[in-house]
Amino acid sequence: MFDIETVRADFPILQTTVRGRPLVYLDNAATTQKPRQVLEALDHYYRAQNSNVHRGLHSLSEQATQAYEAARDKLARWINAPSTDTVIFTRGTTEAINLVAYSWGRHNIVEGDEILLTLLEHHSNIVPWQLLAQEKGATLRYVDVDDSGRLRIEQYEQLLSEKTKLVALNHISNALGTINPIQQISQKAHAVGARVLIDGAQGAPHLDVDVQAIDCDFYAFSGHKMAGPTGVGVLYGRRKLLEEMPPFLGGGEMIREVNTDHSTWNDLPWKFEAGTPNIAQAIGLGAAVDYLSDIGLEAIRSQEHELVHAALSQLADIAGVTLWGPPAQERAAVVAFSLDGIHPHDISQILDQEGLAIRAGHHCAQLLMKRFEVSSTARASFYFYNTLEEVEALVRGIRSAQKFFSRPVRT
Ligand code: C6P
Repeated sequence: MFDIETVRADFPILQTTVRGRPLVYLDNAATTQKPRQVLEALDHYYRAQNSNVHRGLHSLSEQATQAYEAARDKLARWINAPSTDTVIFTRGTTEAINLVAYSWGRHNIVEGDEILLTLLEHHSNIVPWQLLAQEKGATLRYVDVDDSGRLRIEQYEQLLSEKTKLVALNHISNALGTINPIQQISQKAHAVGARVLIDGAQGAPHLDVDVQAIDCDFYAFSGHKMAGPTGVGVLYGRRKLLEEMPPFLGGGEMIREVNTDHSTWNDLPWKFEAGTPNIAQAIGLGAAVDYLSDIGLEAIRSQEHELVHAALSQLADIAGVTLWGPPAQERAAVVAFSLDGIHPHDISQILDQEGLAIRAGHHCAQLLMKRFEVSSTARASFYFYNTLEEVEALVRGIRSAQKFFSRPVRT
């Protein structure tokens, strides 16, 4: 295990106060905080290396290119990609999924095909497929969840058929924390000839991801949810598919030769990286991977598990609390809940008075909210730098929200 105080000292924002109280940051599924090692990598790039990549033959450009490509190598190792050129830098998960929908989808999906999604999906993994299905005359089908938010695998198996061309689902639900059996799902999808896209926005920051063992065709994730900067993410793709796919965006860098009436494309991965990329952010994400690797995924998972376990058991003891999602051992670092008679937005505002940051709303998962017949929930989400004292602060905050709303209203 790591020393929690040493780790917390690496995150400048964790030393700050909000409304005069020490910040208790429990909104890590939305975005995580950044350690000084990442901030320093960004600063160093802009102060000492700032230059465009792959273009200049001068020393600075060579240095920037080398740092940018070194970051790609680190990301490839993070997910055990079979080769570095199957790792494409995007702006984040959303752009990565859209890349697949536009490039692979428009060339592989035809009328009558089916795309299989789940009710656990974030809107980023629904809307691009709706746009594609509307354009092509394809059908979207959804796998339901049980009352604990676990995918109904028997229903998944029933929905799979030779019409299924793509199965797209998240590794971990951002709204409930459910960890999905993606290896099993991938294997069953391939048995009917379907491709598999995993939305790894909540997977890559918390679990040991091995895209070869999962045997998925695409895996998408965002840097800012794993201690890296905003504006950068990754799409991993199976090489054969990426080679067959046409470019997503056109412009500089992604071409080999431009003629008046047509162009030819650069090699992978640059075929999918049109224009000047987010160089500093990619380098910063590389620094985040170094940082997380030093801590170790096993230690990260074990700390998060302890926090989730403590939060679930302490919240379960409070009358009027509804907990959403599966048991602690089947979920990642997310705890979603509701309080009788108090709107999640009010919970969030009351907690904010105490310096606690949680998220309230539909979490960009409206299909799941409809499934559970709620318009929104409150959500605390953890990362390895959170502490048991912060879980206790959350519990105290919830009790004071209940007290506040149970007071008689004076007119
Ligand atoms: N979820 C949350 O608070 P971007 O915005 O592209 O980095 O990630 C989109 C995304 C896609 N899939 C999942 C499972 C996600 O959790 C997210 C982002 C944030 O839950 C913001 S809505």
